[in-house]
Amino acid sequence: MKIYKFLSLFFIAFTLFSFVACQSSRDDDNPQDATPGKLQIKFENGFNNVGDIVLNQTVQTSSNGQKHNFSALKYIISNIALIDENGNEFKYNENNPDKGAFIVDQADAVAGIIYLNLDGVPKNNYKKIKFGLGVSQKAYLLGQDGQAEFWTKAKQKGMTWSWAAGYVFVKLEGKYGTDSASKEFMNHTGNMGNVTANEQPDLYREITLNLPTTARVTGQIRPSVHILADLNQFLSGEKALTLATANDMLMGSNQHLIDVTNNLTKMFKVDHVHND
Ligand SMILES: [Cu+2]
Repeated sequence: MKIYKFLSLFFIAFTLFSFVACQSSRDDDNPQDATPGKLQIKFENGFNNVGDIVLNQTVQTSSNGQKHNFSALKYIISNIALIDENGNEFKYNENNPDKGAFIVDQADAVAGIIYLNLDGVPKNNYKKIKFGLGVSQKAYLLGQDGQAEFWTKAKQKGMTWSWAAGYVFVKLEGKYGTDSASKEFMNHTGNMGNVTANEQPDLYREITLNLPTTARVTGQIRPSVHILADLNQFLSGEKALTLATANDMLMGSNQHLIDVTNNLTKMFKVDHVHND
């Protein structure tokens, strides 16, 4: 009888102990689950058959036979979203340029790569990435006070006109020519302000890319999404473009700059994802 009692007490104690042990190991995991992770995006600007672009140096020949190089190559990326395996979207500071807009400037490239770092990304397995090229009307119409920080940053980078005309979405400058790249060009795309009020086309574009490998964000793993931008799309894209005196010094959103925008919208591709 005594032994039976002892054994049953022992059994109860053991059960309680293992229950507590199980609970406590779960408790250890919980804070990690709740801790948001980070994600890095790498932009690598190049000509896909030549390699990385070096400003003032790398010369490419377009499909229409024009030699060209870049002395400035910059664009605004905003409204980044990550899409998980169930199609749910995590929107990173949507329509909040101060926190969610970035300038990719080839002059900032380190070994050909420009880095964007996102934090506060929920732990999840992401299959797609989405982002805007330029600044959405919704964000712009927050007004200058609603994006003072990013506006100042963009201004320092030469990515603004007056507030009324707004942001430069893509800034391409360089030289071009038939025999050699010797004549200057400047193509700056943007919305010229409020597109409805000014009856202008909206050049903001959203791009969705598949990730060849799932990006597994956890408290410990900060995946890196490596994007290649193929600048062949500028003149040799869906619509082959030829630079000439009529379009080699343009700013705003006329038809040539709409064509440039539509071509550039197709230049991005996720080459690979690092999960480490
Ligand atoms: Cu990489």
